[in-house]
Amino acid sequence: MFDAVSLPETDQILRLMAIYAGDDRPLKVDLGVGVYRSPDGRTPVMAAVKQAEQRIWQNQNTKSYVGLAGDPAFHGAMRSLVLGDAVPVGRVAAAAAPGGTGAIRQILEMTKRLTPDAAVWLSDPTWPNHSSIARYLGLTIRTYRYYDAETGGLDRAGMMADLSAAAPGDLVLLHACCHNPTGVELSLQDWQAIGATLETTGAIPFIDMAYQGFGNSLEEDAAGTRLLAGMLPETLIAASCSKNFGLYRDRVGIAIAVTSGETAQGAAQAMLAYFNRQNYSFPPDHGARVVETILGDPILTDIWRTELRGMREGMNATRAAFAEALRVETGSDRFGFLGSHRGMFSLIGATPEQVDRLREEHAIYVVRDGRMNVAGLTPDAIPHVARAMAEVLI
Ligand code: PLP
Ligand code: TYF
Repeated sequence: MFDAVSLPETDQILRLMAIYAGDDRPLKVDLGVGVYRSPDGRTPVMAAVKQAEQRIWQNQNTKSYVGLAGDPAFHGAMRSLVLGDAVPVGRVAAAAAPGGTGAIRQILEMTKRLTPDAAVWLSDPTWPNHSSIARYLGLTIRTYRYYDAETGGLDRAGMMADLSAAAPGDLVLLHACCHNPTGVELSLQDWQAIGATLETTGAIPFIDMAYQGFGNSLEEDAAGTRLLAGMLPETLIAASCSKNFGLYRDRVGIAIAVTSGETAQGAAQAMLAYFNRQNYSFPPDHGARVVETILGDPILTDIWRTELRGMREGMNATRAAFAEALRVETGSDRFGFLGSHRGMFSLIGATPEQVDRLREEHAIYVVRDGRMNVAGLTPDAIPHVARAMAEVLI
C-alpha cells in the first residue's frame, strides 16, 4: 500500500512549528503558528475553562454516547453566541464537529454531495486549509481579490467585482473577523454590500468564524455574520472554540446551517447528523461541554468574557506598540497598517528570502508568505523584532 505512495503536501505553518522547536538559540521568537500567547509567552488554560472542567469532573456521572450531532445544549449556547437573535431558532440546524476545521470539512463535504457543481470562492489570500480541503473534496475553487498589498488594506473594488461573478448556489467563504492571514477587517458597510451582491447572485455565504472576540468584541466580531444570516435565505457557518476559549487540542467546533425555514431546517439537521455519522459517528464532547457550561452560567460567562477582553486588548496594545516601534526604526509610516489590523495576524510584506533571513540571522519565525502572529510578540521582544524587520525589509 505504501511502497509507491507519493507523499501529500504538508502544512507549512506546522512545518515551521517543528523547525522552531528544534532551534536552540535562546532569543528565538515564534511569530508563526496562530496560537494566542500571554505577555509572558504562555498559552494559558482560561480560568473559566478550569472552573467548568472542575464542575464537570464533579457532576458528570456518565460518558456514554451523546447524539450524532452532539449535545443540543451546546448547539443552543453556540447559536446565541454566534447569531444572537438575528434569526428565529426554527431556521437553524447545527452539529458539533472536531474543531473549526472539522466544521469546515463537514460543510464542504455536504456541499460537494448536495451541489457538486457549486464553486467555492476563497479570498486571496486565505488560510491554506480552505483550499486544501476544497481541493481534496474535488470542489471547484475560485478566488476573489481581498488584500491590497500597497495599502495593507482591503481591495474593496476588486472584491466586489469578483464576487458579482459568483453563480447561484456557489459558496462564498468569508472570514467573520480577524482575517487569516491579512488581519484586514470588513466594515459593516462592506458586509452590507456583500450581502446585497449575494442576494443578486444567489450565492451562499459560508462564514469561517475562528476568532470571535479576538478583534473588537464578541458582538462586533459577529455583526457581519448576523447581518447576512438575517438578510439571506441560507447562511453556512463553521465556528471554532479553539482560540476564544483556548480549547485548541480538545477540538471544539460547530457547523451551523441557517436555512430558509422549518422544512429546510429539518433536512439540514438530518444531513449534518448524516455527515457526522459517515466520518466519525459522535463528535468530541468534553470541550463542547466546557463551552456550554461556561455559556450556561452567568458567573462563568462573565469570568470568560473578562479574560477574553484582556487577551484582545493585550493584542491590540501590542499592535500599537509594534507599529510605533517600527515607525521609530524605519522613520516612516510604512508599517502603520499593523496598528489598524485586528486579530492575531498581519502580513508584513516580506519576500520568502526575507522571511528566511529573519529566521536565519535573527531567530525570528514568520510564515513564508510573510504572515506574523502578533500575539507571539512579548513586550521585551518588540524592540529586537522591530530592529530586525527594519534591517531586513527596508
Ligand atoms: N479557520 C481559520 C481561518 C483558522 O485560522 C483556524 C485555525 O485556528 C481554523 C479555522 C480552525 O481551527 P480549529 O480547527 O483548531 O478550531
Ligand atoms: O493559521 C494558523 O496558524 C492557525 C493554526 O493546519 C493552524 O489557524 C495552523 C495550521 C493548521 C491548523 C491550525
